[in-house]
Amino acid sequence: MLIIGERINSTKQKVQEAIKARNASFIINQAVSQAGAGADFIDVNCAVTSGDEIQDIDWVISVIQSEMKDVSICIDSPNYLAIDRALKVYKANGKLMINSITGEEARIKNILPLALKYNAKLIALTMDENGMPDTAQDRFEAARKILERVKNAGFKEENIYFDSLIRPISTEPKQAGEFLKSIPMIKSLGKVNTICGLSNVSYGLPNRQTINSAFLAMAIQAGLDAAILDPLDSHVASSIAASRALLCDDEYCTDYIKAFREGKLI
Ligand code: THG
Repeated sequence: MLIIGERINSTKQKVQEAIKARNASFIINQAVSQAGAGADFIDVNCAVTSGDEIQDIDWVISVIQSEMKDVSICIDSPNYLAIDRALKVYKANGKLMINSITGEEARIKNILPLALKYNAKLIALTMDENGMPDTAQDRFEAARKILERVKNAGFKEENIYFDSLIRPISTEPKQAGEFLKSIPMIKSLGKVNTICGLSNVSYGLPNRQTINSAFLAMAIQAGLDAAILDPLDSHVASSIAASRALLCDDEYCTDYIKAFREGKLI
């Protein structure tokens, strides 16, 4: 399981303030602590800062890589100009992921060439001009079309991560089921990967961590390859550790026992 740490996101008040104030130690601390908790990539989202997204993302990435020489970054923006700047400023010795394209032609046209040029992995949301998908079949159809389009441009299928867009079960009770059903369908398309932003599923409910961690275990069983989540959340960390042990991805439960001894499990 690839873990993308979600904490550097400008929808969070404290992150927004830190970016505005150019508070480097806050940002570095968020990046270092997520990597320490097992994040493979650090998601960076500056899309809702009140300033200039391009300058903000330039600053955030510069600050992170000044401290972490091997950091891998997931560039989270719908704006190809901000993505372009982020790719240019990235100099660390890690990997890059772009978050995200959709099936919308304008977005593919602007962002796909950047992913090819910089050899970045690419998250593709399974939606297009027709909007959000309802059923597993809608998600599969959107993924199939996107895959055909990006493969024709020379993009390697093993570098794509399809995000089936989980929606809150509080208002749309069938959505978790449709999401889970879509995972093996999408993976049948080839060597493609699947990913999800975990926390949307529990929006509007109490005890969100309970729902998030149960859903994550189910999604891992369904074949989920990567997740955007808070690696410092002990509920989520416990769910990942238990799922890996149960699915023989942690032989003799060595990592699970180690996490317990370090007090990381709930
Ligand atoms: N798919 C893809 N990218 C994504 C998402 C997705 N990027 C953004 C988002 N969804 C995932 N990232 C976050 C980051 C932070 C929070 C949630 C998702 C978060 N939310 C607080 C909460 O839920 O309580 C509210 C904000 C706050 O703390 O002020 O922390 O699905 N491809």
